[in-house]
Amino acid sequence: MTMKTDILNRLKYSLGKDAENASTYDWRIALSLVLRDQMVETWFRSTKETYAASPKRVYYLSMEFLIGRLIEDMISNLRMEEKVKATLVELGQDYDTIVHDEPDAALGNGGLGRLAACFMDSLATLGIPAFGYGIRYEHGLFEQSFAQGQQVEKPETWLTQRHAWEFERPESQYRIGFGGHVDHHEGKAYWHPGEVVMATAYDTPVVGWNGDWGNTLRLWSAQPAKEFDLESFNRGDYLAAGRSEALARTISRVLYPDDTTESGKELRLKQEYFFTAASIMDLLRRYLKDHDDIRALPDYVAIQLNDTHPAIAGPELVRILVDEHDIPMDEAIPLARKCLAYTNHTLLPEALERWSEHLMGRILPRHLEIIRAIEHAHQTEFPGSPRILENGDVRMGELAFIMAHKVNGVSALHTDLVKETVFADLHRIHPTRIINQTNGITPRRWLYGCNPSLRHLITDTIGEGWVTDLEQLTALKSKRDDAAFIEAFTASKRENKANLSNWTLQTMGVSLDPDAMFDVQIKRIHEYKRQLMNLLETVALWNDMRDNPNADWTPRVKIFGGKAAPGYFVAKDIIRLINDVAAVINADEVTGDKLKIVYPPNYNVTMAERLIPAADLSEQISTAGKEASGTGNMKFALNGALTIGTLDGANVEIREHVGSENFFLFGLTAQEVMERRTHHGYARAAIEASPRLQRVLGQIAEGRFAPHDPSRYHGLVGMLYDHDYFLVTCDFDSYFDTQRRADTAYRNPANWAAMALVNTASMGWFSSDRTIKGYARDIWGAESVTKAKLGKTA
Ligand code: Z57
Repeated sequence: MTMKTDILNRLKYSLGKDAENASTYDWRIALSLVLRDQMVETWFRSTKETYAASPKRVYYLSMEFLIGRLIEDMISNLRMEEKVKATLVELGQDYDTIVHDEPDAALGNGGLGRLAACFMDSLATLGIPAFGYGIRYEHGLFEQSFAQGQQVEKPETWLTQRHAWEFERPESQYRIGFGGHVDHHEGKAYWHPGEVVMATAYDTPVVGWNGDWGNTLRLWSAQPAKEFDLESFNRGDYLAAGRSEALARTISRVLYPDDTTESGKELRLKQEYFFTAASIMDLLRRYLKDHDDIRALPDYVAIQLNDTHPAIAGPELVRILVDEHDIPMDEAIPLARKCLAYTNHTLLPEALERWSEHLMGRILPRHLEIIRAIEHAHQTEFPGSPRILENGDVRMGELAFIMAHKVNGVSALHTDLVKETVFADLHRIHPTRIINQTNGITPRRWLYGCNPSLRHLITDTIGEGWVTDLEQLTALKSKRDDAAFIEAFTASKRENKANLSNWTLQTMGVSLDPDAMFDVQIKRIHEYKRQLMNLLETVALWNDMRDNPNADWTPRVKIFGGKAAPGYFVAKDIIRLINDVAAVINADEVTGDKLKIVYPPNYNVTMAERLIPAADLSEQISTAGKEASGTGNMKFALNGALTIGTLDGANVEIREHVGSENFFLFGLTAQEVMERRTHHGYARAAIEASPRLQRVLGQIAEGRFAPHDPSRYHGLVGMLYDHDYFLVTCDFDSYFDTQRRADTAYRNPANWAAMALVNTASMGWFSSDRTIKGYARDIWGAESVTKAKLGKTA
């Protein structure tokens, strides 16, 4: 059968539509179902091969999987782009319209969730048998709009449309208990939960490059446990009867919208236990189908905890081993540890999870007992070591560390700081436990998929091997002196910039000058990421341009994108200020096209796929020591943007790879930041030493950008004078000067393009394929079941 008839059949039999009456949505779902059929073939084959090989399986537990749209992944990984395009032409449908009809699956906040999605792509491409486990949120990350410049949040509703990729698995259901009490009889514990909800699995196939391998993303959805309610009802416990249903309705309802800040809410703890417990039960059931010795579990199961959010996996696994398999506690703890590993993603104290013992005891009484047993065992072995239980709290970082056989940081600098700061004492006791695995990004989505013009140029030049072996991009380095190639590379960037300009024109009514430098900062809005410093520099540049309007300025477009957590008021003030400043500067006839600010609302994965290929300059300007790694930094450099950045996170390693002459470095180092904070009044001193900064802060404080509400930003400016914890003021001059160096460099287009090309050509190491090989080798002891692709590349 041809793809055309397949699609028409799907339209007819799965959607009940004929071609004449089909909407874009109908066409998209029909096409998706046809693609899904293709994937199922790969998927079944992989499952069979996995059972035959009986290998170690990897389980990646994550509260977030920020997968975005899937249709293009499926089309490109199945190598069906030409075929799909040709078929849609035959059917009179527009490819781009159909592809863009799919809503983003925004089941994550930012870097941590997107990393999990890149890892799933690499695991499948490498042929490592793996499951991603998470929550099937009914509502992903909120949608952002601006009203008079202020962020407005509204619920996201991706599931009101059919999610074409998933399979419901009503047969994979688990009872998840909460609350109640624990009985002890003859040395055994019996947990009697007070509430029960059912976890139902929904599977999305994850197919790797070329359709060679398929893994599963298994997301859990909560359902009421009917018979539990009935039982409570018959006992006369009418309240318990309703409670289970109410809990089930809320537990997988919505993603918490905080990135690197902890909300500490009871429902959040329940979400964490809900998906972790379901995942542990599921992987144990799979293991026990083929094995009868539970003690061999670590030979077949590697569980990776993406941050501490699933750290309750330790106590849960111990609970099952002890209470259900009668393994003694002192044996169960090390056995569980051999299966578990933990990734730390932040040093920010506000992100470190702690739950009050009281809450933990109320929601998970048996787990609190087990946490005490883990604490006791660790204190017995290492007296005086850091405690899990401290000041009436359960510290999830310490719990995850103590229950993991490996703990990893996500960039070289971050891992050093993990050893020196948060886990310094535990590191002394367990000196080989902490290791580094620098983050990576999947080249399938972040070059092949999002940047077709560059993809074609590269493939025409060096062949297609780079898609699964990104280090092959080094072959492009020799092209830096090839004028014809540089011209083609420049043309590709220009095409992407023109496309972006068309998009901003259509969606926001503003077109952008493709000759201007596109300077992009897209990420969550957070003080440590210092969008405010970028904005202050923009105002300072505007002042200089107006003071000297006839000078030969390098035209700039400053592009911002990102959401603030709804309760993070400083971040929301920064959003409002960006929009207020944009309104004034964009209306200024003196600067005109020489300086524009655009802030498209509702930044998400799809928007990143548009903006990154069109960027000339990538803003990676966090206070040194605060950004654990960053992954956007890698996406930009891979797509030929130069970075202006601090020595923070993976910027350090990116700079080493691309060469210091191809990277705009500025600012204090992590050590200098710590040192500077000890100086009394460091911010005020920095402001007083910088006339340029003083002038900008004066303008903002006196209402230049909010004339009808002149005191609007008093708080924000006052904060910079009095606290400035993130040292915006101290790095401002160095940042401004480095921006002017970028201006100068941009005025030599051939040289700029050569530097950009060296960036692209040097980013091979940042493929998430390399990262996953590192985890497989150093943490999981897992191997590829396909043509053992793990050997190559370090
Ligand atoms: C999150 O997106 C990250 C860390 C966290 O602790 C939480 Br919660 C959410 C980010 C870091 O901020 C980035 O620097 C890092 O690149 C990313 O996780 C992936 O490791």
